[in-house]
Amino acid sequence: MSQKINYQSKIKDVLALPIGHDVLNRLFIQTGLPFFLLKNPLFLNTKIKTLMRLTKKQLPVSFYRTVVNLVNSTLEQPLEDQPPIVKAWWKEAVFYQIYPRSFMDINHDGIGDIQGIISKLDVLKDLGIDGLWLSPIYDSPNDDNGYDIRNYHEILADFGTMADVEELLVELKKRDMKIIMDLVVNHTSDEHPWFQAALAGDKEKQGYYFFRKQPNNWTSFFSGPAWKYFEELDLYALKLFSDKQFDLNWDNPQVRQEVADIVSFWLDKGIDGFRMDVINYISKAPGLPDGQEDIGKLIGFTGMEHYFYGPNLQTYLQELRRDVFKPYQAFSVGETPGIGMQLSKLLTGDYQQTMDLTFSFDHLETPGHVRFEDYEYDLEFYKYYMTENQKAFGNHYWMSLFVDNHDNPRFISKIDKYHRHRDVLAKAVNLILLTLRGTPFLYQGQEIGMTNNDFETMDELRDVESLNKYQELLDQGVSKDEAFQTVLSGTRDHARTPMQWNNQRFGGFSTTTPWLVGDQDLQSTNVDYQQKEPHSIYNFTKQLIALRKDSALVYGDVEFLHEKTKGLWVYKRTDETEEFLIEINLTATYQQRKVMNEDYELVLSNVRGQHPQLQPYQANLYRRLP
Ligand code: ISL
Ligand code: CA
Repeated sequence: MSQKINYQSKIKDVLALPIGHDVLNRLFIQTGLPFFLLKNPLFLNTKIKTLMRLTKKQLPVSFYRTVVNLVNSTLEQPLEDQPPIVKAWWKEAVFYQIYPRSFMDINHDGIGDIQGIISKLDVLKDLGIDGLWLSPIYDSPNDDNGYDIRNYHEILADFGTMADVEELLVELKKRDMKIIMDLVVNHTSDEHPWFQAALAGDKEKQGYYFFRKQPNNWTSFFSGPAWKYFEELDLYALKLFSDKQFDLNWDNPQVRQEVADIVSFWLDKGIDGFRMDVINYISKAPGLPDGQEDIGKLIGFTGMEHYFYGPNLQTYLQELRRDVFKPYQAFSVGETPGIGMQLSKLLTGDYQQTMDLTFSFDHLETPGHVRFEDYEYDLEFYKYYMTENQKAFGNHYWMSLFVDNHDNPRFISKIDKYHRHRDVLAKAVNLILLTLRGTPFLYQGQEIGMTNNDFETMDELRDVESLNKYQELLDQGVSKDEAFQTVLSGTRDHARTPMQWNNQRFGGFSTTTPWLVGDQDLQSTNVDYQQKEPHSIYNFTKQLIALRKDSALVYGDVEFLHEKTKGLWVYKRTDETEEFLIEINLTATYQQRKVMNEDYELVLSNVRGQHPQLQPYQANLYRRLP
């Protein structure tokens, strides 16, 4: 049994517990402290009490008290690994995330729609996609582009009708494709009838949310305090996101029942599962205690320690899985910001019956950097992170593999800001995602190498997070230009510009000015062109997806070679019948080869011709000769 942590405990004792492991890693990621310390015996044997003494000037006792309490809150350990792997369709699938607003606009009102999605299913099928994840399409006032839901049973008029959705499901079935929808149930829109009733004085509905006489010190992910005051009630309500997204109180069994009903409604319609929005935030510490301020400063949001892995998280999710997901054999991937490797294992172990996969985000920034910062992402860190995780996720566990989504600037632009290596780099990244062990999730545009957008003024941006951030910076006295530059580094709108289908105006997305206008290369960065061009990113990705199917790249073991060699990533994927070898140059400069090619045939490369050295971002996939 695990030992409880106290001030006499050593760093290694903290690291041995799942929350301890993830919190420590988070701390290192946030501060940029070198990760080798976590393998250094001297550091590992240091007592907490010693650290407290050494950091007395910087950190108060309350910081350590909070961390120790947090670590002690879960002493459970993920199960040791054991064969065999339980096979599942979602482990073999390649998913594709659609951001409906920006995918395809059929009726030319500047907004993507469901008929637009249907019109492009053949393209996705051609690429080899097995499953779609749709960002929210429910009725919503659109304060946060649909992540603020007004009615879970209706479709947003901009996107179409329920009949369109039913048609989409039929068309997907015809093509043997699956679909998961976004389940946004940590919060609802303030325009949801529950919240409206609560505001009108309905006590029962007030119990669906968190209304308090006094706010606590928690802050919102979209700037400012996490509370909004309502004069009519003389009460504050909790909103971790925008001013129009109010957190549901999952401790109320009625709320859990409502969620179960929503899930059933959609599974009855015939969808295959859900991506669950910020699902790890649903269980908040009883009484909503104040957050520790230094932790708040460190991670940028105050209060998170009280809800990122709350006391009833596992119970509520297990209940939902048992009662609703299980009977339909539905799949679930939780969006879980702040959850690291060990807590991911606790949430996704196949014996655990909580959820199938998590989306963790620790790999999206180089340690010591944040999204709203102009810096060059270091692929060496991605290698470190993935190597650790791939080794830790054994047969009971499965990883999601992704780099792009609707909440982040484009990954390739973070690495190569001026897009000097766009083509090779986009291919290298897609090769990594499609050859590691786990379920790949590609985000729309990634198959053609879409990049960050050259927004020129604040007026061109639409995202509530960006607009709030800009205002917050101005309020802090930052100049307009500087504030814009900061927002530009991190804005989610980079990934939300319309999908580029051809080289026509607006990339063939619409004939009308889109809701968010993109300004990217249209000559070669479009689907039409790349489908015809044999060496395009699209066709490279298509080949990879085809290669991956039924091969050792799905369930095969993963083994890392030359781990210590900087700038190079080499790994093998092996099963009883075949072996693949993958070699990637992680830098924009030439690298010495490590792999001797005699025993292998080259199957796919993002660089043409033979070269004595690995070219910038060269990525090769080999197969062992019989
Ligand atoms: O937690 C964060 C930072 O540590 C944020 O990344 C935040 O949790 C994350 O962006 C959550 O995203 C999801 O929920 C939001 C919505 O705006 C996003 O689009 C969605 O993906 C609120 O529903
Ligand atoms: Ca439209």
